[in-house]
Amino acid sequence: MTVTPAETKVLSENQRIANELRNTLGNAGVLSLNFIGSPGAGKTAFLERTLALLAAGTRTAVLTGDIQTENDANRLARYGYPVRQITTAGACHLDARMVERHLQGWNLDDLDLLLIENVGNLVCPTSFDLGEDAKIVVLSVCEGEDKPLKYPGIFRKAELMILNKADLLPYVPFQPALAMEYARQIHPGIAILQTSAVTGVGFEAWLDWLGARLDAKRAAMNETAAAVTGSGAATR
Ligand SMILES: Nc1nc2c(ncn2[C@@H]2O[C@H](COP(=O)(O)OP(=O)(O)O)[C@@H](O)[C@H]2O)c(=O)[nH]1
Ligand SMILES: [Mg+2]
Repeated sequence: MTVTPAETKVLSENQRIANELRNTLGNAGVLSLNFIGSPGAGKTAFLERTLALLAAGTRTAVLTGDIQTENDANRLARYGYPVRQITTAGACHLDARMVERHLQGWNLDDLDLLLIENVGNLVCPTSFDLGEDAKIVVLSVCEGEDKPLKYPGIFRKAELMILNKADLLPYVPFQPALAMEYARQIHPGIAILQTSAVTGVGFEAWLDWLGARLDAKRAAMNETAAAVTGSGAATR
């Protein structure tokens, strides 16, 4: 794919804002996850079940992106966490500026976790860093095993692949082993979880993954605080 000079400028400006966002979120100890997948893969349903199951005391906020409508925000708001819809009015992806703007007014020090549902698309959102700690690709068993080969960019960048709608496996000819093999061809280290946002299958493993990431974020935050205190003491 060739990138025009105008696109390079847009991407480098996005990167600048994303780097600032990553710093700001990191300083506040917020784990930020960017969910990317086709329209209908089940991103919102996955996040809904996640919010329903989150450990008490996990201070969470959600941003959800779509070209039009507040539908997903309305679905996600039922779980009692702060939610904001980002409507992109035509753009096929979220960018770092949109995230920065929609975080305004939220005290990041009061948050542990920021869940970002990107606009449904396997291509465009891949190029736009949102300052997240990890990208998570959501693929459903209705979409074909070869998606990792056709859209390698997002599978290369994602730390975790959620293979959603596992409850439909008895009814579709989709071969999960093949989809996982293709994903690992593109990204050998990718973590993979099979889930169903309808039955809850796989959510225990997902919450373990999430819990480990939240613990790691907390530990990094404590280490930074200890280092700052330590260096302060050393200079006294
Ligand atoms: N059978 C089944 N349907 C699902 C699952 N997850 C989502 N869906 C359905 O798939 C459709 C699209 O889900 P949605 O969450 O809106 O997808 P999004 O566009 O990726 O946010 C809805 O009708 C959901 O009820 C799942 O795990 N199993
Ligand atoms: Mg959605």
